[in-house]
Amino acid sequence: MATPTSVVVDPQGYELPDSQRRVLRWTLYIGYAALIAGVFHGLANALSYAGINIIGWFPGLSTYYQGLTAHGVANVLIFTFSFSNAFLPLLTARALSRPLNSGLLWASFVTLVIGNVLTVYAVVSNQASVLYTSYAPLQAHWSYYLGLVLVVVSTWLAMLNMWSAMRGWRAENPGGRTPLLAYVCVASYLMWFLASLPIAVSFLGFQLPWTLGLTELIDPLLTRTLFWFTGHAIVYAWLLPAYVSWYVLIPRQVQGSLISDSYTRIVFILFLMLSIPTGLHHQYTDPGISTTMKALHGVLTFGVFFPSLATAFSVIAALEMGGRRRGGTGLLGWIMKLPWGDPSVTAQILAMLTFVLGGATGLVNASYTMNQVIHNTTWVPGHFHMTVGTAVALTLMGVGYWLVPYLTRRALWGRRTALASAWVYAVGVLVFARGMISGGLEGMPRRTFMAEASYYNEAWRLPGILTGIGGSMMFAGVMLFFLVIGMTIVAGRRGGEPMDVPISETLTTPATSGWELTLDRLGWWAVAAVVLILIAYGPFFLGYDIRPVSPGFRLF
Ligand code: HAS
Ligand code: CU
Repeated sequence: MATPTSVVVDPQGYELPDSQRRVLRWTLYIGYAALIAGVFHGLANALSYAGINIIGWFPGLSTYYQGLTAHGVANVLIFTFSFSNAFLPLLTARALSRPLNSGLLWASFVTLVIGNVLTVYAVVSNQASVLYTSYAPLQAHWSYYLGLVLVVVSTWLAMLNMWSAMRGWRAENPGGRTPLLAYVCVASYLMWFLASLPIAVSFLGFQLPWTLGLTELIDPLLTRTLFWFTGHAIVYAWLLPAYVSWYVLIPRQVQGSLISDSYTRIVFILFLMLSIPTGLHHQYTDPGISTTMKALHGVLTFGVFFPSLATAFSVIAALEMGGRRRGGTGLLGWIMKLPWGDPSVTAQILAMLTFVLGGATGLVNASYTMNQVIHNTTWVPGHFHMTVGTAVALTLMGVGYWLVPYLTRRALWGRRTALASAWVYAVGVLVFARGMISGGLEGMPRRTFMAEASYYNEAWRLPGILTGIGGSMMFAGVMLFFLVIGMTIVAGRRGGEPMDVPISETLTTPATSGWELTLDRLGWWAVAAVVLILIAYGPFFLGYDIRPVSPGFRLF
């Protein structure tokens, strides 16, 4: 079996100052700690669908919904953004060969820590069991909303840091093309910056004053729409760091090449423009929103499907080039020649394969009429565990298998265990999703404590059992990941060869003249994105009468 050599690529590569490296390392650890903490309730939830109740095993856990809130908040909000706050600035600095701004780096880190402490306090003390969607009129403790706003602010500070590094580079390299790796990192967080404004408005403008008693009543439809305004695009904020790895790092790790520089930039511009004006596809069943607006968002959702299809084409081409360069022949023989012994690569290819099913189920969700069949059933968590739960989470685990050694200057501990973690997790998620998806088609409800539900349908038995088995495997996969990363940090061998970020070559070098130069004008593409957002959301908000009708409810 090939040894995982993919990370030792260029001892000459630029290195960040040690002080900055340390901040990024701790930011990353916060993310991985959140991943690990969050999956305990994932296990409990999956087993509950198989009729097994282990909620009592967790000391201090008051209700199922407290656990489900902790699972969602830790895994999709804290893990993903802490990881990205470390990963994207690190790659940007490496790509531009210049340090980050230390003040902004510290500010982002401290804001993230304070935000997490406030949020975790509210959830752990059972004062915010409102699920990660934070729908009013469920009312959380003020520290929950403020904490999450601070997490968002930390991403803005990280964005500012990358943006100023890019500006600095451009000033020193007039007329030069922004290095692709820096470009995709900045574009990802630029999209997220635009996308995150509505939730900041909802939390700061409505939910925080309401929970503090400054206002008595709230408008649930308005805050819910603001949530999904951010909340659809947030899924691409989780996805794009994984795409950064699939586009720019993975080709190098498998000895392939990225097919095209411009193609990659266009895909990220499409995400910048199309990720946000699609949020109403989460609200097809909500009253108070016109069918025309929902249909417009439905059409645009099919639009944002396209850059992912383009990604599949580019990524598979890069893998095929790598497999053939490593001696693979025939139509599919190259697949066997990919470096399956490298856990970083294997985890990410398994994440990609699972994402094909995640994407296909997304099309069903997006289809206005089919959505009526699956909305609020377990089909939806079936879908999102193959997207954020695997395409993203397993990729970020795979990245950790080179990134943690890179940041700690210690060799990866337990390569075989790391490989096992990826396989166990990926097979687990397929079994889990088979259960959730088929159960969903039989109307099995999501967000329901099945182990003690007062109603039950025999058709849910097998799906429930598969969900329990698959979920247990996913849990085991993350525990193995925890073991490998923990042991690498404390006991990984020191003093190996110098490591660098694996940055890929592109088959076509960046153009130095012509229309492709406009691709680098990210500010103007952001303006175009804002215009599209105004078209997609303007009619709803312009004609909207705010109706504060509901007091807060704390059912926990
Ligand atoms: Fe989604 C609900 C539609 C993608 C996450 N989604 C959710 C929820 C979450 C979520 C968390 O239209 C639930 C929210 C809640 O709590 O209520 N989603 C889509 C569509 C896509 C999509 C059309 N979703 C994602 C991604 C997510 C995510 C990405 C997280 C990261 N989703 C919906 C809709 C709903 C929804 C409705 C609302 C449902 C409802 O009623 O509540 C698309 O963007 C997907 C495009 C993906 C592809 C796949 C490309 C494949 C690639 C890999 C290629 C490489 C290979 C390797 C194959 C087109 C790039 C080959 C290797 C070899 C060795 C051969
Ligand atoms: Cu969505």
